[in-house]
Amino acid sequence: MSSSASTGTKTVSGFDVQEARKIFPLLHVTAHNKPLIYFDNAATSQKPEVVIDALSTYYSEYNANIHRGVHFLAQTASQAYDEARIKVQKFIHAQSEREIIFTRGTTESINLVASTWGRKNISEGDEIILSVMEHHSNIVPWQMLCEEQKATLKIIPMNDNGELLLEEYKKLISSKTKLVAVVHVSNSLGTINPVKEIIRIAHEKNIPVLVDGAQAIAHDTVDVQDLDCDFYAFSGHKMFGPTGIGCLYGKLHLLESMPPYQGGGEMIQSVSFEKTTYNEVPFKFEAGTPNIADAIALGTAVDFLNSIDRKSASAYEHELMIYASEKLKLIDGVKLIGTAENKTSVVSFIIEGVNAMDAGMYLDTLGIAVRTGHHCTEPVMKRLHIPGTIRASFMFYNTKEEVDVMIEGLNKAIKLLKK
Ligand code: 7TS
Repeated sequence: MSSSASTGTKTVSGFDVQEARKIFPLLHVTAHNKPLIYFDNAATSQKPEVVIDALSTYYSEYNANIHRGVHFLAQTASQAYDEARIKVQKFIHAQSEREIIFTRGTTESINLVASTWGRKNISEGDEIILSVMEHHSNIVPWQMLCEEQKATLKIIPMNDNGELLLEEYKKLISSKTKLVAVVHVSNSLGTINPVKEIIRIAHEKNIPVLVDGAQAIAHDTVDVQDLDCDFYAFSGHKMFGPTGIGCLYGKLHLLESMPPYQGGGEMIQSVSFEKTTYNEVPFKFEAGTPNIADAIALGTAVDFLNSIDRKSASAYEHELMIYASEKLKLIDGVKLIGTAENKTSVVSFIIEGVNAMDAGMYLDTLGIAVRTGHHCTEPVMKRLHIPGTIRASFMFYNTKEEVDVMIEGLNKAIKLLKK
């Protein structure tokens, strides 16, 4: 898709965006009778045909419950589910497929660690370090745990550009620190955090690190062994897979040491009224009938990602972000929020005298989908003294022409709405 076609539609980074667009059916619909411009990719990505087909094929050709039937369908479904786990393992370079737990997504992955590892290892007086730019899903589970265990949260601050202050982080680490949980890529600012360095610093004191990879996974190669993270959480729907499926990576020895998350079928080895013994990892953490279809389709999304030239896709997304940022800067009254040196394809901004939601609603009438508000990162907004932003988040299937339409729309919105 990226390097073979000679359609003359390649971008500066050598990525063939027109070829990429063909395989995403939803990019060809209209919204309010205008061609859809989808700039809400940080919320969820659109799905390529192969992923949509994988769901339909599962239900129409081999739907069955897994790991319990001897019959043909059950075996076919079990094999596909198990293969999906291996695909994910290879994709994030985990050592063993047993280190991959299927969850509902990033939120459930983090909650799983908080409720199991957290309850076992965090006690009164302990401290957990988070950063100021965490998504609520990497704040609230830890806050709930701290309330229950009488522990405390410590927060890594950031500068005005949206970059974490590593010197301040080092000062927060003490003998009371039991965990660091930090976001790989910020969803509201686009900052790519130096997680490898953050992990290295924590490991000097033997402190485990959980990384929220929700925004990183679709845009860059993730190598959990190279990062040396202890846990890595992500969602399928942000990486071209279905909703309702995601993963928790955990180092095997940590997963093995953790109590189960939920009780039920599949997670047990034997049950009697006197005593239950648990299944081995990862099944210990996957109670009940899992989300078979979506796990299989997530495996297909991984195949899809492996089939594209990710380097040039990522370079092109960066190009789009820079292009949009430069154009936005030329608009009177626009202020970019999140100007880190190391950024992914998110542009967040505010417009002086224009309510973000009003601007978003105006863009919607033009068929342009952006997100407005605090993006589930209220502490970031508080730190920057703003109620929220307008956010355009790009994927490699977006174009500069679409950015131009948004810029034109914003100019009109300002004329209409500016107070
Ligand atoms: N962490 C980050 C960094 C996120 O961006 C999100 C979702 C989550 C966790 C939660 O993921 P979930 O799949 O479990 O819901 N972020 C967004 C967003 O930016 N707009 O909508 C959802």
